[in-house]
Amino acid sequence: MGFLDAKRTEPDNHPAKGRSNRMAAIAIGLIGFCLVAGPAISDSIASEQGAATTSGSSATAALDYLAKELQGREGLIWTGHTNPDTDSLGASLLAAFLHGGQSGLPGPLNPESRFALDQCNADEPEVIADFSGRPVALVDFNQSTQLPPGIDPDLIAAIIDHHAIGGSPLNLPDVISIEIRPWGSTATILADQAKMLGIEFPAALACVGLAAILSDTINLTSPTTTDYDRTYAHELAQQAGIDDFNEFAGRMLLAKSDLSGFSAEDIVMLDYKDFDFGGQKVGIGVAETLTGQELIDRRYELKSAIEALKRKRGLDHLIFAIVDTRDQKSYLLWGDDADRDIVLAAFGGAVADDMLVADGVVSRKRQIGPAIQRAVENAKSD
Ligand SMILES: [Mn+2]
Repeated sequence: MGFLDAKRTEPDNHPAKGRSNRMAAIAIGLIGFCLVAGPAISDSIASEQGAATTSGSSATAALDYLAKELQGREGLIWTGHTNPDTDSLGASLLAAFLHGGQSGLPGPLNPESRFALDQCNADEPEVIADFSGRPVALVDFNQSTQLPPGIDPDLIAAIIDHHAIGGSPLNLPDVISIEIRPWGSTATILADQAKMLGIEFPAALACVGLAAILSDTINLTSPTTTDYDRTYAHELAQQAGIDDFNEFAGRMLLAKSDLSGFSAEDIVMLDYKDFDFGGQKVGIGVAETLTGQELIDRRYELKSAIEALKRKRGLDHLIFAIVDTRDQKSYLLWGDDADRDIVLAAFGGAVADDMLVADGVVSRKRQIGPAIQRAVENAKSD
C-alpha cells in the first residue's frame, strides 16, 4: 500500500486527503494539457517529474517533489538531531502530520520539551535508540556529527532544516528533497508548508509547533527571529486556542531553567551539539536559563564535567555557555587552557572568575557557533 493510499482512512482535515484530491486534480490537468498541446520536451519533463509544473507555484512545486519522494516509504520516521530539543520534537510531529509517517526521536525529551507536551496534551513520540534499517526524514539538522545512531544515509528521504550547511554536512549518495530556510525554527517552515497546502494543525500539534518556535527564538527575542516566526507563532497560538503566548513562553522558559535535579554532566549534555570545524572535533553545550546565577554558582563542578566529557568524547574542544535569557548574555565556560584560548579568540574581553561574559550573545546557531568556528579554524591555520 502506498503512502497516499495509507492515508485514505484519515479524518477530513488530514493533509493526505487534500493532497490526494490535489494530486488527482493535477493528474487530470496534466492529461488535459497533453491532449490539447501534444507532447513537447517541456511536457515530458513535466510528466516525468509529476505534478510540479502544473500546480502553478514554485512553492507548492517543492512540496509536490517532497510528496513524490516520500511516496511508498513504509514506516517512515521523522527525526531530529541527537539530544533532541523542542524544535526537533515539534518539527518532527508537524512533519509527520503533514507529510505522512511518524515522529521518532533519538533520545528522551529534555525538561522543556516534556513541559511543552504536557501543556499541549500531545502524544510523546517513540524514543528510537537505533535507527538501523529504518527509512527516515530529518528535521532541524544537516550535520553528520549530529546524526542519530544507525541511520543509513541511503535511507534518508528528505531534510527540512534552518541551520547552515556547516563543516560536516551529511554525505548523501542520492538526490533528495532538502529544504533549508534561514528562519528562527524548523517548526516555522512546517507551519508555512501547512499554509501552502491549506491545512490547519489540530490544536495539540499547533501548540507543540508554537512551543518549538518560542523555544528556538527565545520567545521571539533571539537575533535568529524573522517575521515568519512572529506571524506563524500568532497563527499557531490561535489554532491552539492559546490567548497569551508570552505567558506560555514564560512558563516554558521557567521549566527549562530548573536544573537543580541534574548532575553537571547532564547539564552540559542537555542541549549539546557536536561539530567539525576545519577537521577539529568541537562540542558546544548551552543551557538557556532565567536563573543564570544558579549555574554560575556551579561553574567549577561544570568545569570538571566539561573536562571529563571532553576526554570521554575525544574532542579537540568543548565549550559550554550559560545563556542568561533574562539579561540577554552568555557566560562561557571551558575545560582547559586550549578551550579558554578559543573562547577568548572568539569573543574577546577578559576572563574573570574563570569565565567569560559575552553581552548580547544568546544564539548558538547565529552567534556562539560561528564565533567558535572562526576561532578554531584560525587557530588551526596559525
Ligand atoms: Mn531548531
